[in-house]
Amino acid sequence: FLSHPDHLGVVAVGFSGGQCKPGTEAAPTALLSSGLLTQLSSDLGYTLHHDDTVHTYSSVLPASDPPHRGMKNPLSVSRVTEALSKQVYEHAKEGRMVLTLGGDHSIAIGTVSGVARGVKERTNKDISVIWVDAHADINTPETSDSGNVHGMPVAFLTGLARDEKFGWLDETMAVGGRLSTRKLVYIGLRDIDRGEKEILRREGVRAFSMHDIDRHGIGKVMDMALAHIGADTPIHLSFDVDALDPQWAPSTGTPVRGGLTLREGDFICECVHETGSLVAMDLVEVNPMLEEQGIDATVRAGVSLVRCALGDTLL
Ligand code: 6HN
Ligand code: MN
Ligand code: MN
Ligand code: MN
Repeated sequence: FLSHPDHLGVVAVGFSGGQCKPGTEAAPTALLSSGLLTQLSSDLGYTLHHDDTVHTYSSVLPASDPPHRGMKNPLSVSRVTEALSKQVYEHAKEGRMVLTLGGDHSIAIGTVSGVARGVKERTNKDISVIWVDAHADINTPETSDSGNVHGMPVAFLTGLARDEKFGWLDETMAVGGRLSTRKLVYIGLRDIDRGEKEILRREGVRAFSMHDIDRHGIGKVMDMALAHIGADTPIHLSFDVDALDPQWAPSTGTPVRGGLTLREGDFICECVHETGSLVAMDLVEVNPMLEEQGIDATVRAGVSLVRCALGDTLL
């Protein structure tokens, strides 16, 4: 699906307004200074398209941003994801792989819509999304207890939630930027809000929880997940680092015990790479400010996940 599979567009998003803990805005810098991009170009052979900027979108951030329908920072999230959607779209429509380094998971409103639109325009195909996360992030403003928009991106992307403050998203969806609930697969779920469970059941969303991974093993789960998506479908991998167990990824805002091992996370990424259908990856919710002094396990785990998704092989 990529006209230049060896070309990688990189977008670094220093944004944390989709939730309340400061620190996720510092993740791109931490990931970049660990040498991630050098590894992608010299070890994996990618030609990089990166503006050497960690975007904070300060020029579009509103002076005041009161809650709306219970959502916190609604206008900031809308403006940042609108700008991000355009950046990602520019890479996707050139036929490049797109890597977005977050930032909290609200930024997926921008990345998925931008990739979906760019891929649709170039190949006339609808993308699938593999959402690897402890959480389903499919709350509507009304079902959310926290008001944090990082718990809502899937609801907005699928059109289950709409809001006038996100008018740009309606326009982007109208030109190919919408995600169908049938083209969505979850892996790693273990902390779902009551309202989210109702939505997942009602919409019949394909979801593999930690229970499914325990029962079948990660190998079988990946076979089933990829079978649901089907061959010949471009895949966007949205990887929330909190899918990993806190033992491997402690520095994240909403950790939940009983998660994936680092090897299971890497394996998911390797399997997605093997399909040859990957068109974009997000790595989100790394929070270096929650690190214990001098221990960057979560950043290192994130680097490993990205390397595996982009084609690093064990042998
Ligand atoms: N994430 N379901 C909770 C909420 O606040 O809506 C947690 C969301 C976590 C979001 O980790 O990207
Ligand atoms: Mn090329
Ligand atoms: Mn999560
Ligand atoms: Mn998430």
